Amino acid sequence: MGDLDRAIERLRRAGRITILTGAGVSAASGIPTFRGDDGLWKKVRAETIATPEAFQHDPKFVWEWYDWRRSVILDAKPNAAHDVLGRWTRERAGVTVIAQNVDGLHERAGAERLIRLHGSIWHVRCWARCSAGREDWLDRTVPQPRLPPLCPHCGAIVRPGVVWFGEPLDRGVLAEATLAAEECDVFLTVGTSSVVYPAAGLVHHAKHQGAFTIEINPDATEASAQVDLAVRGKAEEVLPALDRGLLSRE
Ligand code: BV8
Ligand code: ZN
Repeated sequence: MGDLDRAIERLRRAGRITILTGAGVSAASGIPTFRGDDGLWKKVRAETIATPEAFQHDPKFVWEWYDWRRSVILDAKPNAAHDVLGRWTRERAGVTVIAQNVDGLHERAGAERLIRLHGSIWHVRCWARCSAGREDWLDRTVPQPRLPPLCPHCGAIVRPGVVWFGEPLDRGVLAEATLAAEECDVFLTVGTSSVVYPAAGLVHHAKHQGAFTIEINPDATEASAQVDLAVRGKAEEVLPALDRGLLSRE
């Protein structure tokens, strides 16, 4: 039985399915990945610019990166991978998507039961954490009229509502994601190089709890040796193929 058929069989029989997605799921929407050859922006790496220290040092430069990414994402549309996952969360009980990406494409594809691990590039909050601006709010202005944008409540600068390297994830969000990894029958990790923690640890939680683990990625990753089944392929092709296989077996 081929890899795809094995994956379909496991998914068909699964009660609960948890899917961790990374930048590879948005690649077909024209959004550069972080560590691919098209991922570099002005030759900077996410680990050096997506940090509170970089923002403290040069908020304008960091905002130039986010303003550029927001402009790329604004023109992007959800692709077949987002559409399949969105429909699975709507039409099938027990399906949870854990998103590492901050681009909001899962939401635009109608995903329900979605856990946003690293926040949202479409939200901002006050860098000075003033009482009125300490919680994230939606700001879809592209391009920003000035960089860095200013807090409307206190005049301090505003930061993107994402989790940077060196910043802890929201405890509640991480607990929810860990539970979804530990309580599922099948764990799918799609389009992620599995190098960023704690997200990359979720597949190990799932495996440790007895879930059948499947990776969908054109390349090998840090997780490939751990998973039960590594399906070599693109998310926007493999997920629709799995979906067709599930529909034909109903
Ligand atoms: C924390 C939001 C603790 C920002 C992001 C040393 C060792 C181990 C860990 C660490 C270490 N030093 C530091 C750490 C911790 C650090 C970390 O893991 N660093 C890594 C780099 C080693 N983690 C953290 O700092 C986290 N916080 O640990 O806090 C703490 C506790 C208490 C108090 C204080 C601190 C926070 C991590 C969150 C960082 N924020 N994003 C933003 O986006 O602007 S992470 C960023 O990377 C994105 O979210 C992205 O999603 C994520 C992971 O990248 P991928 O999604 O995997 O993307 P990548 O380009 O790497 O890979 C793409 C994949 O797609 C490839 O495999 C490719 O083959 C594949 N692909 C391509 N095309 C397709 C495809 N797949 C399918 N279909 C296709 N068509
Ligand atoms: Zn403020």
